[in-house]
Amino acid sequence: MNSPVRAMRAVGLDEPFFARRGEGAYIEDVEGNRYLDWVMSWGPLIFGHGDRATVDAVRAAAELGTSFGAPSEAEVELAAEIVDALPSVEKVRLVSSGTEAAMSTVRLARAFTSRDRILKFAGCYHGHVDALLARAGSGVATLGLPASPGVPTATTKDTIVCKYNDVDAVASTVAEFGEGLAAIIVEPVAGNMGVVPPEPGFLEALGQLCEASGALLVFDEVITGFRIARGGAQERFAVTPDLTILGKIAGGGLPLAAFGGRAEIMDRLAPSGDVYQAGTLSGNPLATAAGLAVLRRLRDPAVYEELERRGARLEAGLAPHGRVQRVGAMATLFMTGDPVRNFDDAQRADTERYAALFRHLLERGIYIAPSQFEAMFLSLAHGDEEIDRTIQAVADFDS
Ligand code: KE4
Repeated sequence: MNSPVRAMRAVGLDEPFFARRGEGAYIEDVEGNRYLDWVMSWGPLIFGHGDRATVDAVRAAAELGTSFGAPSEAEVELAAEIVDALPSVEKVRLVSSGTEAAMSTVRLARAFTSRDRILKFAGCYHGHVDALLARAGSGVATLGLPASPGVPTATTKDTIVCKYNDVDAVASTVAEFGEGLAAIIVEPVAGNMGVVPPEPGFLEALGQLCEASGALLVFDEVITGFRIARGGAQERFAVTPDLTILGKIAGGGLPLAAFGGRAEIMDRLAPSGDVYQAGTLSGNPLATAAGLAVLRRLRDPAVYEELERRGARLEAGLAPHGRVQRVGAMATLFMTGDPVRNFDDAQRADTERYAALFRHLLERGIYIAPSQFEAMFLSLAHGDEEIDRTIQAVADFDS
């Protein structure tokens, strides 16, 4: 079990299924059961499982070798695709996971600002980085406490945890800690407490507070990047961060993530600068081949028009059965009747009822996230038939 959420414990399964293959919108387990998949490896597979163009690109790359540990043209081409998609990103560093990208981004922001404090939001997840595995202390603006054993208090004492969508909390935090604040890091659309969109003005306010305090604004677009628009949340909401973290779709389902931003910041990274960051498999040729096979097709605006159409269909169909929150091709059906604006709201959802819905759907060959606090990841492999079948199965549960 190489990642906890896969154990499916949160939805009451004693044993998760073990995947054997994926095809389009479907995943098959080792016992031959076939499920309509709304998890899609947690977001990377915007063209579905076993996407032919991606598989062919990876196969061709593998024929030439699986790793070089030397610069390759594909890394430069993938960086160029990312720079073309996100104008705020002038330079890119490729790494192997979102966690590694977030960890490196925090180090870079601290070095660039010569400050140590980081502000994050409860319910936002940026990988299992020690400094970001912090939970809010008591009170509005308090220094973080370790959210996991093994995380020293020394590494979270400089992490402040605020409530998502709460501009006043952030403003008071910046007023108190602004001098020492290196960065505000945020999922511009939260996906790790279930889908929680930014309220109007929230992201803009974060930008203004960073501007005023000299902190850097970091958008963690590991989920939203290339999903809710080609240019992610920063395109969709027209708010420009100083640094961006990418992953999932950017690697086409292979182990690749990235971080990037203004050249004056990125130039601080070794070898051009003095901030150390490295990786044996960074820019791996198989992963860059997969990333390029996907990102080049995402230049077509029709892709996002179609994802929006299908997302709207799914949202409309699920709406009578709970609180649906969706941005583009990411959505969550919360078991509550109330709006979910932050992690406290999300935790008031009926997780037992969600677990019962999960099991009801799984028995009918439909696999949704094994946690209320995740998203449904719509892909171009999910057609109207898959959407309508899911809506009907949820309606049957709710009847
Ligand atoms: P990885 O280290 O798992 O590649 O990326 C960490 C990460 C960073 N930022 C955001 C916004 C993320 O959502 C993630 C990872 N997402 C989870 C699911 N929500 C991965 C699933 C898992 O942990 O198994």
